[in-house]
Amino acid sequence: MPRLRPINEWTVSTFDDRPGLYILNDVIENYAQLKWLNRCLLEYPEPPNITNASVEGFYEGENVWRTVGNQKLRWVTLGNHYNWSSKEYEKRPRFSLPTELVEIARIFSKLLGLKEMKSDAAIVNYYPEKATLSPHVDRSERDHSCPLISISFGQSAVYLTGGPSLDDPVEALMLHSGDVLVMDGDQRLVYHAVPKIVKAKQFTEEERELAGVDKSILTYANSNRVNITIRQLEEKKLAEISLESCMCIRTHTYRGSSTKEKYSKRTFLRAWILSPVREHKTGCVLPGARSSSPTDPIRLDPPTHSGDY
Ligand SMILES: O=C(O)CCC(=O)C(=O)O
Repeated sequence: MPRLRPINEWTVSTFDDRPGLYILNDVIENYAQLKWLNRCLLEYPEPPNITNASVEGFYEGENVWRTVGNQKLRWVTLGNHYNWSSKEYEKRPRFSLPTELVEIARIFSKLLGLKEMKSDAAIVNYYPEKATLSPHVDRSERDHSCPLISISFGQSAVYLTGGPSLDDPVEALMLHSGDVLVMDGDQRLVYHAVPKIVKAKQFTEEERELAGVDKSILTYANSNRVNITIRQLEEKKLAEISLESCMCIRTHTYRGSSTKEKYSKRTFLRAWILSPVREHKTGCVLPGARSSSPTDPIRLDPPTHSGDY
């Protein structure tokens, strides 16, 4: 059974004033979203993958999510580990990125006619109801010509997108479960943030059964959000890199923001309260080669996907 919705049901939102920003709306079947959440909770956080629990030293064992709980599991890095203190990726991957992530990023980048991705890193962010993500730019990837592919599961989020400076105008969008946000071109290097999780979706017992996942995954999905952001660090052949020579650098210190930066970030996070969240469900139906701006057609090739996603 396919896990991506049929291509003729997809819509893509583009933004005239933000060329390079795309949202593929709700393109993953509901039951498949539960399967992704199952991976995010029960597979990806498992050692030797690195989580905030292992870096902060409060849990290094197995069965991570069930042991540390929803509130304490905040992120997992996959493929090349991202060091949040130095703000750099490890030069060499500990393990290759799970193939389903490589494949799904390749499909989405190809479909939008962007540089076809060969991803090598991903960060999974876990958002309990009150969690937020502060404004930042993903600039540590060395090759900025590749898009960032960001997939949302579970509950919705207000997503803020700004410009290259914290002082640029900020716009608020809604991201829902099954949405895929793609940042490319100038939009690849803008400040963005998540100020609020919004309860918006109720997955059903029927969908859980179809997904074949435990009840705890359904309960999690109905009150938490998870986002996976898939990245390509640089143009390289991962097979050429020896995994044995790769050592993980663990650290417990986090580089703080300067006072001025903290002030700007607070202002950024509040900006959306003053302006309405922009509706973006007016995208084109694929593969109709029409975008929300009729003068700016997007050409899409039908996807060729058969993998496990
Ligand atoms: O949760 C999101 O939608 C955004 C995640 C993000 O910005 C990141 O991982 O860099």
